[in-house]
Amino acid sequence: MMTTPLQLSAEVRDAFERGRPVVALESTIIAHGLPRPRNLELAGELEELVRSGGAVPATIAVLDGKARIGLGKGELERVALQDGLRKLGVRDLAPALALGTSGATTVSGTAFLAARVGIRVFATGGLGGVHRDWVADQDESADLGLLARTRVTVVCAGVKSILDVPATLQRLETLSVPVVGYRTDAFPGFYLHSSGLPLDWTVQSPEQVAEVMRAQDALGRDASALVVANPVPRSQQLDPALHDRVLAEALEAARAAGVRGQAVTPFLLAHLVEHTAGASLEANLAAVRGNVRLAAAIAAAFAATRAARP
Ligand code: PSU
Ligand code: MN
Repeated sequence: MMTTPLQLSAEVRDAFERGRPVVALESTIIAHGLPRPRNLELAGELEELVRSGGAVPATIAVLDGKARIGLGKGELERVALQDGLRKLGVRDLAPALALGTSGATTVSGTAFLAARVGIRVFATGGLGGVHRDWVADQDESADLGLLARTRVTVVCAGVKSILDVPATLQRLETLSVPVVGYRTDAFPGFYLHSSGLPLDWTVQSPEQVAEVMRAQDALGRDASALVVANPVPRSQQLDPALHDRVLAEALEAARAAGVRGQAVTPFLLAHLVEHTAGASLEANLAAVRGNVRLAAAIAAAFAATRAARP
């Protein structure tokens, strides 16, 4: 029989015992979303950002068939550097545990495991979403469905513009997942401060986000997530004209090369990094850092309201 498949790091266990705020961090962006060795540097840096924000980091991954909530240094190195690490969405978790597999978890896999152990706040870069050729291949990330049934607060910088951004926002509406802009009334464009698409709700502070989370709990409806859309600062965004030009070229190159399915996203992202001379990578890193800082502040504010209202 399988014993408890979830393993908490000592730091995370200690945080739970003391009632300290914890922030979950996704591992797929480390393993598959960023080039080496910047990915390993960033993994450590993100954990430090959470700690300096007054919370405890829990980077989540599956190693040798064990779901790990909080990673040590050597484990972070494996996630960043090990060849052949799988990409695990929520549906992959059971096979991975049963077969002793190692893999990085996507937003859907990470959010599921975080919620399962009672971590409420989760920081990532961009959500998965509806792909541009959805009509042909029905490729919509499992992230969206998982967020419709999981009580977790996800801080992100929107979705990458390689996806169909209006369709992704529409799906979030259909799935009844609330999306609030952090100090913005436009959905962020990941590399860009704004995607140009409007949002219905804006919040101004981590305390306000914590109030929305409290209201979700008080309503007690079916357990949807809360998406906090936090734009990269304009000063650190990719130049919008460069973004639009290189994205169009990347989409054309993918079409010409006949790239399909799971290979499309890595192809487009690599094209963007190369043809913006690394500027897209810098904007990507800035967005993720900003999300992690905000997530720590939200987790701290949420823990404070719990302390104030037993
Ligand atoms: N967006 C990014 N970088 C990423 C991802 C999304 O800018 O690395 C990853 C996240 O882990 C997200 C996943 O959850 O891709 C979605 O993959 P799929 O479309 O296969 O569900
Ligand atoms: Mn997909």
